[in-house]
Amino acid sequence: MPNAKRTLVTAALPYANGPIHIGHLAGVYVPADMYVRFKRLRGEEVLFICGSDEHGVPITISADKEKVSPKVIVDRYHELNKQTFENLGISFDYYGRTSSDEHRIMAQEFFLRLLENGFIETKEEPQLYDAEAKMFLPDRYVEGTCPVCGNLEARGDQCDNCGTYLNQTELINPRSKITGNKPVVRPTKHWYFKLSAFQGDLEKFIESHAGKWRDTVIQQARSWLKAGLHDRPITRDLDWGVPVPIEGSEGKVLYVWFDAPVGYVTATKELLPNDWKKWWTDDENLEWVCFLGKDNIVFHTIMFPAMEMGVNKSEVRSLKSEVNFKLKLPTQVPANEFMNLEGRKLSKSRGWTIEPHEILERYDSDLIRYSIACNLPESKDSDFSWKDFQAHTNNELADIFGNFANRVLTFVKNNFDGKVPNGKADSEFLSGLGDHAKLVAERYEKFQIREATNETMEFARMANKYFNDAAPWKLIKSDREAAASILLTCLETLRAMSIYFRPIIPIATAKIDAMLGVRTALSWDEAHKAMLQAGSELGEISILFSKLEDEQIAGELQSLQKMSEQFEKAASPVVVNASPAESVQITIDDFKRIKLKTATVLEAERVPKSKKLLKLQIEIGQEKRQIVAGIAEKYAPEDLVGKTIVVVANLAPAKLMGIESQGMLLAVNDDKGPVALVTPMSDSASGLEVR
Ligand code: B3M
Ligand code: ZN
Repeated sequence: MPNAKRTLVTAALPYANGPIHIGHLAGVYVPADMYVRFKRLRGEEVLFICGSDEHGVPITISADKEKVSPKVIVDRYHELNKQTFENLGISFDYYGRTSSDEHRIMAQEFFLRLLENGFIETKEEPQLYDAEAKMFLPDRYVEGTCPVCGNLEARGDQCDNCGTYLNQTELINPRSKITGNKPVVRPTKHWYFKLSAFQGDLEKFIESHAGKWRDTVIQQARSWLKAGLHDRPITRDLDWGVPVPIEGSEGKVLYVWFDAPVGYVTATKELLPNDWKKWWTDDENLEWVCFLGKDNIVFHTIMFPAMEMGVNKSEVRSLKSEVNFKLKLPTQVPANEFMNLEGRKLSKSRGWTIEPHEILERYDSDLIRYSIACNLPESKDSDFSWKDFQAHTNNELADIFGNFANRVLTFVKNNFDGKVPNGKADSEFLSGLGDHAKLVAERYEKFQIREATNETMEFARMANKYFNDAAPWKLIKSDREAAASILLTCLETLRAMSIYFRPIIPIATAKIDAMLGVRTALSWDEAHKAMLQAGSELGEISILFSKLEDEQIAGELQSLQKMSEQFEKAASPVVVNASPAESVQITIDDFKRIKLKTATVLEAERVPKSKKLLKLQIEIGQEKRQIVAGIAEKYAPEDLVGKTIVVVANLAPAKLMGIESQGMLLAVNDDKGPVALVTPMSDSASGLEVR
């Protein structure tokens, strides 16, 4: 039996070193999910894979900053990000993690196959070494000036500004992220991947996709090839990562970009232990679509394909090997540019960012998805602004889509007893919807997801026009039968729209189905065909989208501004401590700037939807204040009322889960969080200074 067409869709694995931000959503996850949902609606076989990238220096740097082990960091953010994706309706079939045992084995397998095939060799080469921290400085542990574009903050492995994939010794004026010192150059042994051996094969591979892949992707790949490929070290002096699976490699792990893309394979195997090879075997019926941001292009068009080619060169395959088949190379790489925020570059370290897990507390996921989908940075950088978010919600979702749904459903409720009217649906209008759906489908197939979104709103415009032109509120007085047919057509249109909008706003469209009493979902291509049963009862009508008030939007802008001011103030040269003992010294004057005071807890309550946060009303002397503290896992609200605690009284206010906190309490913390509150040993009044 011939194999049916199937599509493997992967979305770049986010580092589990922090919460994802809206730039990630726009670059990768929203378009990937829309594409997958669209394909599924067409009845195609799709597998949607993602997971946490849990290795590499981004993780160990975060761990160093917090003085905890990398495991603490990845456990925390793997869970958080997985949950955020779920709350956003990103419909992964599997969300893996690269710290799993299965993944260690798979990544080592790739290494061993490449070694066996002669594509890995050892070399002793000079690397940057921090003599004070007593360690080599892999990747992001070193920063300096980019030799290509002059960016002062290029990292040891890559320049974010121009995208150049760097070798750390090429950096001009390198400095250690650990001590701030200028590193020295020292030789160390590493394993190198012979990337240069694939120059010719990669040129053919890239050229075979010219005209089919986005220009930006082809151009980037070509420019690396033109510069000539060099062999690359694929091991690092670190103790966090996949150990190099051969003797004499103690203290070395695989470079994160060696193991991360293998994570797609591992995740597939973890989900489908018996069936995973059908998603990775080179086969013309299989497509592999990789969604990613532009800074990941080289790894998916050059590095990983070269690794796959190297594995595929196996003549005699060891029977033990799991990868005993020819691997599929990427067939599409719809890489996106970046999304800015309010006209400025998104920056976590400058506090200029929006984290979806935070705004999901206040806004439905559909609103976030839609607004981002309208603004996808497909051909150039785009911008997210709160005003735009409000406009997309109010003027499009609420006024066009929601309004049509509400008018039609209310009309049927009031005039046809809440039942599907008995009439003849307007087949001409419905087939017009079908024609438009073909156009939208083409956009999806060409990865013009932003255009697909705009064209999808057109269905709602067509529908409103139909309703307005037919004016059933007039017609019903003279010709009830004709009015019934109009309303039937409108209900069928709404039902079809529920399919067409499903890739963008899955929650609202599921609500429509419930209101229409529709149980069997039709496919994209059949959606325009009439199917409602006359006389069948409609469900309860509810508002699909509520409008966003100006004040709320102004509040969002203000808190963004405030957050960035706080970050700017707090920003001191980034120095990460290598070990807790070597902390930075401060003067007595530095310490005096922090006002610590005793305070009495007047009231305490849990913050809804948060496991960790309590909201406290406290009194510092005569002054009442509200603070939010992450101690709910340790203390019940009733334990705290009446207690004397110690707070930082001159901390700039901040918002936690949308609630203002005017200070911070002191607690003793271990790896997992607070273990005890700091309190005076004997009774003391509130408002006293702690020194
Ligand atoms: N974690 C880079 C990033 O988050 C990286 C992607 C891996 S995809 C295999 O930008
Ligand atoms: Zn650069």
